[in-house]
Amino acid sequence: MFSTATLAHDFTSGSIYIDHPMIQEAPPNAPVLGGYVTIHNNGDTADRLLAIESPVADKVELHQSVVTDGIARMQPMVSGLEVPAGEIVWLGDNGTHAMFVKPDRRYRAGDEIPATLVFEKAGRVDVTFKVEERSTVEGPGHEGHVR
Ligand SMILES: [Cu+2]
Repeated sequence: MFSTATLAHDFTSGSIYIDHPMIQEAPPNAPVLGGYVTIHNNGDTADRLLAIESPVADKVELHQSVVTDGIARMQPMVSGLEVPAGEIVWLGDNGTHAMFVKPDRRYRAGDEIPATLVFEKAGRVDVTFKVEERSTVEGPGHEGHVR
């Protein structure tokens, strides 16, 4: 019986619990894909998501969209994403997202994209981002990316 295992879509490393990494489906030839993930820190010390790596993208950047003077711009999250002790953080809040740059092909809803989350304390955690239709994503959009 594999059914329950395939339904679950979460990952654990030490006190870090990673829930439902997902990527928005993008139009054909889109130069970037936006990725989102929920991170629980069940420990009693803060951790920090420093980077994301993926073999199917040129690189993955952690970005935050900031609106200044009515214009949305993205800036790199130079110190990563803090995950305080005992808290749940969504990479997706406040315009934050992972940007997968130059994916090796078009990914459609239902596809899976392998990646590694790199934490300051929990270390490297291999995960799978599930590609989902754009309409399923709540919260801030990813507009301003597609050149
Ligand atoms: Cu971005």
